[in-house]
Amino acid sequence: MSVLIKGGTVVTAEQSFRADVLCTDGKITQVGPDLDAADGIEVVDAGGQYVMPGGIDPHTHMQLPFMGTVASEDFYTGTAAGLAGGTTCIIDFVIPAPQQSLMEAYNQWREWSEKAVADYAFHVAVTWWDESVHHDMGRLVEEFGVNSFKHFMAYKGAIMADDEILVNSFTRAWELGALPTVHAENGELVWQLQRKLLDMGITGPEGHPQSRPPEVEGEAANRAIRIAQVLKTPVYLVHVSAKEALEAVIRARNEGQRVFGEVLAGHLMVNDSVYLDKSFEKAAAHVMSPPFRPKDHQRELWRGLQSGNLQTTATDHCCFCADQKAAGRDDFSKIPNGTGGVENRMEVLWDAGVNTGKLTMNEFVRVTSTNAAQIFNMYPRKGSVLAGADADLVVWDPEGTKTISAKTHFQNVDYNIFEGMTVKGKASHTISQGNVVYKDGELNVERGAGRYIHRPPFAPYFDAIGKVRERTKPFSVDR
Ligand code: DUC
Ligand code: ZN
Ligand code: ZN
Repeated sequence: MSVLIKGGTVVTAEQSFRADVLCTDGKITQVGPDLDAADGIEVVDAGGQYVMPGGIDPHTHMQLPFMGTVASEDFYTGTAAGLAGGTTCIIDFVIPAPQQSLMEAYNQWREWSEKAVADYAFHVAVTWWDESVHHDMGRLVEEFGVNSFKHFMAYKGAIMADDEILVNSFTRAWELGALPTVHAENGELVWQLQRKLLDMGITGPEGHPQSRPPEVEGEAANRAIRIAQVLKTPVYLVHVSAKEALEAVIRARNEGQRVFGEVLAGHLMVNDSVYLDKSFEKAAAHVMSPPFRPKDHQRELWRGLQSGNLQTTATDHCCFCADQKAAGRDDFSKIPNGTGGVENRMEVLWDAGVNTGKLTMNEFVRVTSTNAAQIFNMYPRKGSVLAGADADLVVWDPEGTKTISAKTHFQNVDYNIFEGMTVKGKASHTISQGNVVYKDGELNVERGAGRYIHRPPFAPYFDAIGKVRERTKPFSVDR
């Protein structure tokens, strides 16, 4: 089975050049000028368009059981919606309940994800600690292709990781060559501020950002980074939303610490005025954590992305419909936290980033695909346009326009945080495993076609004090 993408300009993280791309049996087999279309081969006309690595969203929560309900978008609908926007791979999260074995949770998520239509991988959250967690982290890295562990510093009384868990888990991750990641918000402060606001009679969605001010994120970001510094481990901060957290990332990077930062398309595009909407439904639809921030934070986040201090873009795609959000009608702390965006991340970032000159096309590829592939060790299988890599590609029409709306999106949720935004530049074709799965507004996907991607642990790296750390096992790329 072959597809030839003809007449386009290939855009990678490094360069842009005119070339055709031949995909055979799920892999890119040739990249070069004037490739011949053999008889019967499917040809995609990419004239006037860009051919880029498919997007990687390193932060999604499909069908997550959370806050008494389950996210409305599952692995089938969610990966399909991603393909419609040019995203060909997601990294989702296995989140064990406290005291639940990591292996049991991992197996549960693997079962749920069998219906995915595009490739995916998993970070695994460490939500509690004992010897079995230590042991299971080893199995997950060595036998099951997990190389990153997540820590929620918020959600007290549920999945919050306190300092003891952070220290134990970061230490173990370092031993294994895996990357610790953190949701940085001080859970104790959030908890106490929620109680205080509710006591004051502030029960509506406007209480949500008030209970999670930027300093709450800044404190946790600094704490996680300093803990990582002491333990000499790299660390990755998911959804950096506040300038206080970004400052912590920049300071540490300037001191030579290996710290990575992710920013959400939503946090770049949407500000906190959404919580003042008179309609409970509209305000609640935007309740996610960390919350949307005042505009001055957005400006700093763009600068963080432009300067390379933030390396990846994601969505934290975690959808709840209006009937689910209604659980918090009388108490904002009970509104299920989460918003969507996996379908729109690439187009809103192109429009607001490339069309405005904030990002070059090559930087766009870096922050939407290649950096995530490299940081989470899927490169060059993912995130590249190279012979031998997976044929996960997007053909991007820079002249194509679209007005984003929940009425027309593929996402299985009744709201879109980018509602009404008109973007210029969008996917015309998406190729997943060498198949044209999205073309001119139509999806053609196969339930279960998505594969679980093994991510090996990291190669020898320089630790925080500049000493080369030798790994005991040879490093291999799973291609
Ligand atoms: N934040 C959300 O908004 N939803 C899911 C989990 C999270 O950290
Ligand atoms: Zn989070
Ligand atoms: Zn998340």
